[in-house]
Parts: sequence; C-alpha cells; structure tokens
Amino acid sequence: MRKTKIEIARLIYKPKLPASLRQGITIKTGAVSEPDEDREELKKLFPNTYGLPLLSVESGEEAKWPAINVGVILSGGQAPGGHNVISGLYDGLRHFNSRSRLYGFIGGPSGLVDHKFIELQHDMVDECRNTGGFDMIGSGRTKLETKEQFDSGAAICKELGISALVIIGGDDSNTNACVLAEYYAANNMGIQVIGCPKTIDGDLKNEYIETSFGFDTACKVYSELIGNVQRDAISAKKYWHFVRLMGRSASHITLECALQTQPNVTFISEEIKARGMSLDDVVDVIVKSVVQRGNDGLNFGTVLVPEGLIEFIPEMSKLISELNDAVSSSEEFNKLPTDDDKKYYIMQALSPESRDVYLRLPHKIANQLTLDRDPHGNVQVSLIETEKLLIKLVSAKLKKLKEEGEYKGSFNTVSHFFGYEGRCSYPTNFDADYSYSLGFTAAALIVEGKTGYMSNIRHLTAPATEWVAGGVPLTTMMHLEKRKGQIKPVIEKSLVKLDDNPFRYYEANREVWADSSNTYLYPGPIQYYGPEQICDATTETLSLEHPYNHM
Ligand code: FBP
Repeated sequence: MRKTKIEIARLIYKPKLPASLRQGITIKTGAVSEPDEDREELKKLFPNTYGLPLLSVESGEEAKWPAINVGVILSGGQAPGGHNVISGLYDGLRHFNSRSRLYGFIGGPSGLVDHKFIELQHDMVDECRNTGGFDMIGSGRTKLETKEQFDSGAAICKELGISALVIIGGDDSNTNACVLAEYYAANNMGIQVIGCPKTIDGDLKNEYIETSFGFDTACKVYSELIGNVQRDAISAKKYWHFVRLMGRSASHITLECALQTQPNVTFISEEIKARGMSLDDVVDVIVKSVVQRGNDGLNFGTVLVPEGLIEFIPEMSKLISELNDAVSSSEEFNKLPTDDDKKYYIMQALSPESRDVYLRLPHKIANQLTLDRDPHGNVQVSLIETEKLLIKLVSAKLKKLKEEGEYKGSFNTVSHFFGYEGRCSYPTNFDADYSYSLGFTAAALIVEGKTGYMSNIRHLTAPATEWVAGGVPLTTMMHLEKRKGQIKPVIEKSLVKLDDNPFRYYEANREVWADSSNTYLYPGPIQYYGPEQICDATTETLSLEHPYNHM
C-alpha cells in the first residue's frame, strides 16, 4: 500500500524510554497512598484495591518473567499516541517473555462485553508505530459499569487465557478500570486491570499524573493553525478570527494554545465561572479589544473560545439546566407539531431570568439550545457554535458604539472550530515517547502481578532517559462526587486552576496581547526531526507546572 514519506519515516522512529525500562527491572514499593478525601467511604467501596503503595519501576537484574495473555482497550475520543501505548505494551510484554500474547478488543469497551477481539501480531503493530488515530483496534464510549458487563468480560478473558486488561482512557474510563479491578479482585477472577491516562483535553492530571498523552500533540496542531491564522490576519488586516477549541469542559487546551500563540482575547471557562461573568461581560471583553485596536487602525485580531464556555457562564448554565428539566423527559413537548409550538412551551417553562436570556439569543443559537438534543433529551452543548454567538453579540454592540461615535473601525469576521483536526495527528516526539513508555510500564506492572494501578511516568520535562516510571493506585485518585443525582466514586476531572503558573502567566500578559501591540507568536508545524530543543520540547503548561530541575 502507498505511504507518505512522513509515514515511512515515522514507522521506523524508535520512541525513547526511561533508562530504567531498558533492561531488567525491579519494582520498588513506596509509601502506602490514600486519597485526599472520603477515605473511609472509599475504603469500604474498594476493600481489595484501597491503600496500595505507590510503585516505581527501576533497573534490575534480568529475570524469568511469566508468559501472560493480555487484553487492551482504547476508550473514548482519539488522542495522538494511542497506537504507541499499544506498541509499547506489546514490546514490553515480549521483552519480559517472548511467549506473551496481546489481544485488542475491537471498538472500545463494548469489544470486551460483546467478545469482539483480535490477536495483535507483530506486523499489525509495526504498521501502526508512531502513527496517529485509534484505527488499529478502534475505540468507543461504552461505559463498563454493570456486573453483567464485568462477568461477560471475565468470560472472554477466561476463554482466551487473558489474565490482565489494559484500559487506555480518560477520567471516566479509568474510574471504570478502578471498579473493574476491584470486582475481579473481590471475586478472585485472576484478571489484573491497569489504566493509562489518555485525553487531548488534558483534564486527567493530578498530584501523581503530570499530563495525559495526546494533549501535547493536539495543542501543537491547533497552535500551528492559530499562528497561521494570525499571520494571515496581520497580513490582510481585515478580519477578526474567532476560534472555538475542543476540550469538553476544561479549558486546558485553550490556555495552552493562548500561551503558544498570544492571541488578542482568550476566555478561560473556569475564570468566567469563578468571577460570575455574564454573557454581556464576556462580550464586553472582546468589544474593548476590538474598539481599542479599531480606533488605532487595526481592524483585525484573534479570539480563542473554549468548547465548554457556554456551560460556565452562570446565566447560561442556569438556562441550560432549566431547558433540560423542561424538555428532556417531557412527552408532551416531544409531541408538539411545530418548532413555534415548542418554543412557546419552553417560554412558559423557563424562569423569568432564563426567559430573558433566552430571548436575547440569536435565533440559530436558541434553536440549537432547544431543538438539537441528545438521545437522553439533553441540550447538546458541544454542538453550540459559541464563536458565532459571540460574533453576533459583539457586532450588535459595535454598531451601537459606532452610532454613538465611540468606535471608528470596521468589524469583519471569520469563525473556526478546531477539534478533530488535532486528535489523530502523528504524535509529537513527546507524545510518541510518553505513550510508548506508558505502555511499556503497563507491561512491567502486569508481569509483576499488579492490579488496580494507573501506569505513570513522571519528570516529563526532563529528557526522556531521566523519566521515572511507576504506578499509582487508581483508588488514590478517587473521591466521591454527585453524578446524575447520585453520589459516586470517581477520578476527579482536573479543571484549570486559577492560582497555578499557566493561568497566572496568561493573566499577567493578556492586557498587552489585547491592545494594539501585535504580540502574536507563530509556532509553526510540529517538527519530528532536528534539534532536540525544538523536536522534543513539551507544552508551555507542563513546563510552567513542572520546571525542569529534577536532577
Ligand atoms: P475524551 O475525553 O474521550 O478523550 O474525548 C475528548 C473529546 O475530544 C472532547 O475534546 C470533545 O468534546 C469530545 O471528545 C468529542 O466527542 P466525539 O468524539 O464524540 O465527537
């Protein structure tokens, strides 16, 4: 089959591993670790996997490790590096015992439940090394949470002689991995479960996990595009570009792209919520920059909008929740014959404040809020074109300011949504090395008989040879949270913290980025070959959170 030059080159790239994983290994047991909160409740819920020690994988003697059959599952949205976790796991298992076998469950967690699998052979793994995408075995969003699913999984594991599962996913999938590990341990089913931190959103991180794989690559792809758009804007001098960026709820991607490109205006949803900003306040931030720049003759600029913004604006989140209550389970609503009837019904159901917000929304957005709903009947927030909503509202304000003689510029806009463009890119060297190391570490944890752990690599801003491999008990990252009205044990989703270095850097600089100074940065495309300081550098976020001073 025909391949591009970059694909051919990437297939033979050898991902870098921490020095400790190169030969024999030994697992060093650290302190017993416990979650920060809800200890008693979690101890009761996870009696077999609670209170395990932190582990580090260190260099050791070559030994005779057992041959093991392992199953691997990709869960949730694509993230660059998924294939490398699998190739690292495959190579790791065979490094420890060449008779070990690896099965891939097809189409995500449902593959385990429905017994759809494939044995991964050497040539299949070789075909996918350092490539983007999850097409090797596919992914899915089925949640593993019921006893029937767990038992069905155990049955196929028994049939194939599988004694360990690796689940590659985000916070929810690793929460499920934790529950599965406990269930198999409690019932002596002889199946270990190990998780790996995946998601472009960057919201699976904590005291133990520095970042998820995929975030580095996705942010670099988006930042290249934003930089290119900025260069076009400053060349043509006639458009304001509004860019909505993926990231279901946390704004890590948007913050990282802002740090890489220095656009005129950036919104961080977590700040909007913390400051209780209204839709009007948000619009005013853009208007201020547009007016200042326009009056200085600069009728162009860039605005970054996180995908989840709308749900973090208090009045919008109230409106969305009232809409969900009003329409999600209402048969009466579903039977109404016309869109106008539906709108009338909604108007009656809303509180006066939410009705007011709803009435001020442009027609198309109001429709997206009420008529486009998911299978549960809830508003599909991710489909809302927030960037277009902001353009409309900003235009209306500028028109008024122009009439009052306070604004002399012109306001022409182009809107973008960058999301899928970044999820399947060839992983950067960082993501290729990191995800391969995560897979290899998972193999080490498995051959050493561990279960209920997340594969973990630390000191990620150091050169890869100095990275530290290990395992964190999944229960250590758990806490209790209300989900759909019920208290559940979950791994906490990490939102942008307003007192951490990345946000503080952005906050300290944003006024200059917004004014007429034109401080754009142009990161350019991802580099795979060349000087290490360019090719292996990771994100601004990670560098600001974990400055390299480990040795
Ligand atoms: P994960 O949390 O599963 O990694 O997915 C992240 C993400 O890419 C979000 O950024 C985005 O909101 C969502 O998936 C899109 O989902 P879908 O693939 O179903 O369109």
